[in-house]
Amino acid sequence: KKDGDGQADVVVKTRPKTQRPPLYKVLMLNDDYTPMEFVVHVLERFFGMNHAQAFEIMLTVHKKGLAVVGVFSHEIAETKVTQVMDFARQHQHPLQCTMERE
Ligand code: TYC
Repeated sequence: KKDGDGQADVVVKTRPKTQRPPLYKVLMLNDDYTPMEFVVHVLERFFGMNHAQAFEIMLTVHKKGLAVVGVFSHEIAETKVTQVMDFARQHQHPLQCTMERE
């Protein structure tokens, strides 16, 4: 069918955008003083890892300087960071945990 303007018709498909909440990476940072076993315990306790997973991630942080230990909504990520920082301070370890937008 002609539309009468002599131009080719262009059909543009619209795709409904599904809104997803932004996600945040929780990062564990290496330091020289926090005992390895303490970090393993933190990863088990606050990130639901089994011992083997926790040990592996702890070693990655130790060797590379940092690692992502989980990805969460803003609220959950903030809670994890606070829990880890409070727990580390209670035990007088300098362990640092932060979050960043994915
Ligand atoms: N580097 C620490 C040590 O040798 C161990 C450690 C691992 C500390 C991971 C922090 O996030 C960390 N005792």
